[in-house]
Amino acid sequence: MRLVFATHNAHKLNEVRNILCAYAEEQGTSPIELMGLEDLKCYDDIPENESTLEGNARAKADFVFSRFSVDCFADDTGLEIEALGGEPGVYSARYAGEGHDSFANRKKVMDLMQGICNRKARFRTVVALRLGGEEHLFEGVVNGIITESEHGTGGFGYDSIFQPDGFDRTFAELDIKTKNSISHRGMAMRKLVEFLVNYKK
Ligand code: ITT
Repeated sequence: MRLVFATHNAHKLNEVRNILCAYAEEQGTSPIELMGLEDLKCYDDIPENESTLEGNARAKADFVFSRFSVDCFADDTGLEIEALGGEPGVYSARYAGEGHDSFANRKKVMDLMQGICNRKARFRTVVALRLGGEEHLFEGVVNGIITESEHGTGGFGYDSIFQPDGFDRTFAELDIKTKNSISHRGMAMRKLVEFLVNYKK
């Protein structure tokens, strides 16, 4: 099966390819063939103006489906910090202003969290799948804490300041396989694949 992942984020694409390969290996099947937006020659900046992760994930998938008429899915992800009332949440990509600057976004979080004892946070991903005329949503959540300082050089985005529960290292210090096995995106994507496997069986 072929599916388009409606993202411009190369890190996400790489993670999802890894998740799909690991799943197929586990099941002894062949992985879903994943295409990125570049494969479609789609370079548009897809609008993300909704007020929820669900809304943005649906908007991105709808944009690609209506433009290219292909089965596709999109992911919208937010880091939700308890002491900041759930921020940055749906604004995670542009928390420090427009422009997807992860360094500035992390700095803003670290500044706001200075001296705050409650470090609880979670990553939440919503995946919207457009399959023919149908739309389906899948969610994945991982709980953890915001560290006192940055650790690790792997991963992307907020990975170097997020330590998942049960680990003493940040996502940026874990190898990609370990991150994917416990992450918000890994959980949502496994739900999507299981749905596809059982789809109209
Ligand atoms: P697309 O919309 O093109 O998919 P994006 O980077 O804009 O790519 P999101 O809006 O979903 O993706 O991401 C929101 C922000 O959260 C963005 O700044 C990412 O760097 C960050 N982010 C997303 N997933 C993450 C993860 O697994 N680990 C750390 N940070 C992540």
